[in-house]
Amino acid sequence: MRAIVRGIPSSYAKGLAEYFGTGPTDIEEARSQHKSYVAKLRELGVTVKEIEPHDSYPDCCFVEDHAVVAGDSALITNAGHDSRLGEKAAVQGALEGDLNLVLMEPEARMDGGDVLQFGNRFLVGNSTRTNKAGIQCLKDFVEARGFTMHVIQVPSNSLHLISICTSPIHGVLLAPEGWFTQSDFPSDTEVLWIPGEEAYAANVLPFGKDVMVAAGYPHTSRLLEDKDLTLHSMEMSQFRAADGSLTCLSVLYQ
Ligand code: CIR
Repeated sequence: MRAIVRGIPSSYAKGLAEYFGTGPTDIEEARSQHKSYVAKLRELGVTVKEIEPHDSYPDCCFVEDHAVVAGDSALITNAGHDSRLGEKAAVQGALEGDLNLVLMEPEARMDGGDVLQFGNRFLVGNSTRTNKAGIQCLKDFVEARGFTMHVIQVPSNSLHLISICTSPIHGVLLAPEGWFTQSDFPSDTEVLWIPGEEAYAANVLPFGKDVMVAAGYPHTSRLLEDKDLTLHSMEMSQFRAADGSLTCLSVLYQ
């Protein structure tokens, strides 16, 4: 497994925050949490490529939003918020040569945080950051590579689909009660439901049986431990403060 990550710019305090967070408060703590995140990826066997942060882009550490990987290709997105459009050049540059890159049409907008590969399906969130043209672009991209797509309405109190729904185990989703219902997901899907107040903990980053989880969500941790997973608990407070989660901090590919 390989990953692209990007460090924390000096402007990070200006990061967008409207959902889980009210804005980052401690940049040194954010840098320390990011360092632990990168170290954990390496400990779990991931080869990490680090991009320098850029102060013009307060949210640039959230690289996930700029690329959706399917096999040996990546769809380079047009981020849903104008302030973040300029972040993609560096992510695109870092992936060039590693994956076949496909660019979105200018009118298409999408944050990678709205996309979850789930077996041979891609789940995509219809959110304030991802528009119809973006969803169509993703559909063309994944169907050309033998995958299917399933659209899910993102609740208005969540930034992205995968802010509150990921897959800790092959074929199984993790999602908060009260934010989704079973009928939001493909009909054959097993869902592990967590309490609504732990919604932030639904964003986990699995590497086989090793799963990175946000620290401080005991119900979710217990549920996952009962599934025989080995949890790696990460302090995420300064990312949550900017509406970011574990998956947002990397673009992962083989
Ligand atoms: C934003 O609002 O765009 C950033 N503050 C957070 C982006 C988080 N990214 C993600 O969930 N994939």
